[in-house]
Amino acid sequence: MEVDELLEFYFTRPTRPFAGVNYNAEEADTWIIGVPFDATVSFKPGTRFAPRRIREVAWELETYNPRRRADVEELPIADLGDVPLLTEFTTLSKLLRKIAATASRMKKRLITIGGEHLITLPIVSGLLDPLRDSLLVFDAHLDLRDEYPMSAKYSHATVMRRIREEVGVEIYYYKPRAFSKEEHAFLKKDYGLHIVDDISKVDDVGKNIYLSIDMDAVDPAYAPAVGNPEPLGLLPAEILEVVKRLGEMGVHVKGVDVVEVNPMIDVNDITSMLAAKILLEILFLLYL
Ligand SMILES: [Mn+2]
Repeated sequence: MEVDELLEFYFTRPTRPFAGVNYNAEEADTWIIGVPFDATVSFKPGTRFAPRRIREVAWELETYNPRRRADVEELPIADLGDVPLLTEFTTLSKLLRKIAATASRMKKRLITIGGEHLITLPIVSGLLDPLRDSLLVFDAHLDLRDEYPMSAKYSHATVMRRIREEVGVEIYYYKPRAFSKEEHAFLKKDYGLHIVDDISKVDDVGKNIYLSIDMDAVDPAYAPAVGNPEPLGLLPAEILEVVKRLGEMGVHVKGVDVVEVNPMIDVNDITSMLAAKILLEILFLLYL
């Protein structure tokens, strides 16, 4: 599938692209997409509004980076816009896999603004090679349940279990802190699952990675508007320190997603603003 077809049929172009990024899809080496999907959310829905809100607040952030002596609009990044609002995961899944496979074939890095965490499954399925690539996850939770809620195989709480089963890529969790008994037992018996409990151990994750950031990894004091807030979380800067270290080790980042922000329950846009800032800083780190 060519990129014109992608843009014409599947994307709603944003009125204002993320943080003013300015390249077109062909010339850019990094694509940003928004996925307004929250159909499996078990508690408070609203993450479907995050791509729109995160773009809006990103316009209020400064976008010049003195270390790189460049503004974000000078980096070869294109914002393709949002995929359509779908409430049916099977259809969304096919579409996201197709977009990710196109990005992979065209050697584009894929940055996704979610949406709930389930969207990571079709994206990594289309983007990653399970024999070469690995997945680094920032999340308070493991998302390894077999079903949640009852009888639901595909939800934000089962996404990493399905990724292990259907994609097979190895998963590294950075400092998770909320476990169910079932998930912990599964973690112990699946050798493709790893816990990174110290920044120095980030060196083990491999040379080609995908970064999935569930904003509930961050302490609720900094990111209150998430579906399942869990106290005693990360400081926001810790995520950037990890990304910086990956860069220093020459790790290639094939894609990034930031998921689970719910603007409907946010406080003065704190969570949306932090998600926008983290994305912006990651973009600069990828080009340093
Ligand atoms: Mn999650």
